[in-house]
Amino acid sequence: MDKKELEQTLVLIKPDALKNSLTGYVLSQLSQFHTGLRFAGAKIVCVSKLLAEEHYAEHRGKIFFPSLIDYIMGLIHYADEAWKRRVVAFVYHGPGTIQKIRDIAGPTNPHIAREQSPGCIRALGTVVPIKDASGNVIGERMDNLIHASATNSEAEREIKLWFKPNDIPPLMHDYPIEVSKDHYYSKEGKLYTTYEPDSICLIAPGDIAWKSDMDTLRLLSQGLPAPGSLEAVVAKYLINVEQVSH
Ligand code: 3AN
Repeated sequence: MDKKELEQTLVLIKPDALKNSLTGYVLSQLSQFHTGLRFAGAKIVCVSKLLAEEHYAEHRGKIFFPSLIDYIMGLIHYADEAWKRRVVAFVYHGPGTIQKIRDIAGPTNPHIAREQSPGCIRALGTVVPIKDASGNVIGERMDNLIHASATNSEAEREIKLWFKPNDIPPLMHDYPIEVSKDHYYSKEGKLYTTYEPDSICLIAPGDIAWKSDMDTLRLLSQGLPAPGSLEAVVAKYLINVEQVSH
C-alpha cells in the first residue's frame, strides 16, 4: 500500500448525534459505497475529563473550552443519565480520507454549514449561547454532531489518543508500534515503573503500544523531557476504565 492508500482519520460521533439518533445517518453518509473509505477501528467511549481535555488541548483557555469539554463528555445531552454519555469513535482508512470526510462533515459552525454547504452533516447541528453565572451571553458552543481530523498530523495525534494498536487490524496500522518489556503504572498524575498501592497498570510486559507512547513513558520514567505527555498516554490506556470515566 502506498502512503495515500494508507491515509487515516479520526471521526467522532458526538453525544448530540447519538441523542438525535443520527448515528446511522452519519455512517451511511460515510459508507464505503459513497466514499470509497473503510473502517479501520471502532469503539464506544465514555469520555473522561482527561481524554476530553487532551483531545481539545489546542482550545485550552478559550472562552468556550469548559462548555466544549462538558459537551464531548455528554454532560449536556445526558445531564441526568450518566450511563448514556458516550461518543462513537472511528478510524476511517482510504485515499484522501481526511479531506473527503471534512467535506461531508462541513464547516465547524452549523449556521455557516447551512449557508455554505447545505446537505452536509453539520448543517443539522445547532449553535447554543454560553452564559456566565449572571446569565450574560459570553460566547457560543457549536453542537456540530461529528468531529473529523483536519490534517495528517492531527489525525495521527488523535488516532493514537483514542485507539491502541490492537484496536486496529495489524495490516491497517499506519504508525510504528513496540512490544513493551516494562510495567508502567499511574496514580494521581504520576508515573511509576513498579506497583504502588491504588495505582492503575497502563502497560505490562508483552503489551503492544504505539512506539511514540513507549518513548514518552521511557523518557518520563527517567525524569527526562518527552515528545508526548503522560496525560495523553493515561487518557487512552484508561479509556472506559471505571475509576477515570467520570
Ligand atoms: P473542527 O471541529 O471543525 O475541526 P476545531 O478543531 O477548530 O473545528 O474546533 C473543535 C471544536 O471546538 C469544534 N467542533 C467546535 O465545537 C468548537 N469550536 C471551535 N471554534 C469555536 C468557536 N469559535 N466558538 C465555539 N466553539 C468553537
